[in-house]
Amino acid sequence: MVTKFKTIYRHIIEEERKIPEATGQLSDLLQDIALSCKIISLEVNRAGLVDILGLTGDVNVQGEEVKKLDEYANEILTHSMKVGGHTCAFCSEEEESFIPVEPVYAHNVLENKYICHFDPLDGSSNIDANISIGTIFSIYRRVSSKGPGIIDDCLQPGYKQVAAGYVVYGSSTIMVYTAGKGVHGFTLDPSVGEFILSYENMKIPERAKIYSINEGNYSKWSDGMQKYVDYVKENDKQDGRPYSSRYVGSLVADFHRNLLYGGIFAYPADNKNKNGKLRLMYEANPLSYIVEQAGGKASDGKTRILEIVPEALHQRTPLFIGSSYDVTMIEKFLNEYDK
Ligand code: FDP
Repeated sequence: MVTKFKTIYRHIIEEERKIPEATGQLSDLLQDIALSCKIISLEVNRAGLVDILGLTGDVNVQGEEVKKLDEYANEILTHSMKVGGHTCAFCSEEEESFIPVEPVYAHNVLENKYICHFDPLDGSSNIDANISIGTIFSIYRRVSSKGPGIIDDCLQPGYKQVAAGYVVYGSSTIMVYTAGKGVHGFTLDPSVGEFILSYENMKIPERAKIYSINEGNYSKWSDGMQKYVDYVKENDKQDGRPYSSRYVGSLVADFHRNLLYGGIFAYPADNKNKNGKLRLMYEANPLSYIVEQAGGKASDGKTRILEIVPEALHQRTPLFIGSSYDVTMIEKFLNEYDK
């Protein structure tokens, strides 16, 4: 049970103090991201008013252009990366290519030793319906030695992440992150503007109660995938089946619920999309790092997500992520029926 108030800032600093050689750069970068997400959260909460206050593309009463929320979120995070002094490059799901960053503190090349990937507003097709959406981020150490980052810095396998997290803009705004020492969740208290520790050392139940998948795609799936979904719907009380079906269609929201209650999220390949829909660098890797830190598992059906060697920034991958028992079970079905 959490008994005392702890802000995300204090938590990050306390974690950093446990590592004697830490320079504080990662803590600063995480704090920059937390601040950016608070700003995005404010705007997300006003989203329903856009039609009243002015349509996107209009000029509002302050003379500012009303931006689409995903563009706005992208601009906030982009600004934070450019001026923060901790990244040598960053990659946004909204941008075609990576963005190299000139060192802000030219006297000290160590200042910009990180790379950040982010999906500024995931699940954006849900915005207009006032359904939860999220931001996802992932941080790597640079492999180049100095100056602005290069593509090799940005294309590292997921197991090299040093931190990852997401923010759900839901009934409350919650930020969940890991820096390799457990997964911790913080709820935004809007009255004081602070993320307060609300879930310490989160662990995903080993076995799912919930399956989350867009079942409208059933006829396009492989035999193995169809058979797995038939299996979770079978009536076997002793084995805990049928599972409940929950699918928001907003990855961060589906993932967060499954992390808390135990669940399996699947976005498989189908006969139209051989690599599924989700992006390895912006969605699959960060959530896979988090789920493993929480005791769960993530796979593309054959390979551990974190071991996939990326070839392109926007590469897609099938994704099976959540309670470990269930990810292993899907792998077995795919292996057995999809020769
Ligand atoms: P969206 O298209 O609304 O941006 O990767 C994006 C994503 O949402 C995920 O957040 C979500 O899990 C998935 O796509 C939903 O895809 P389907 O509409 O095909 O189910």
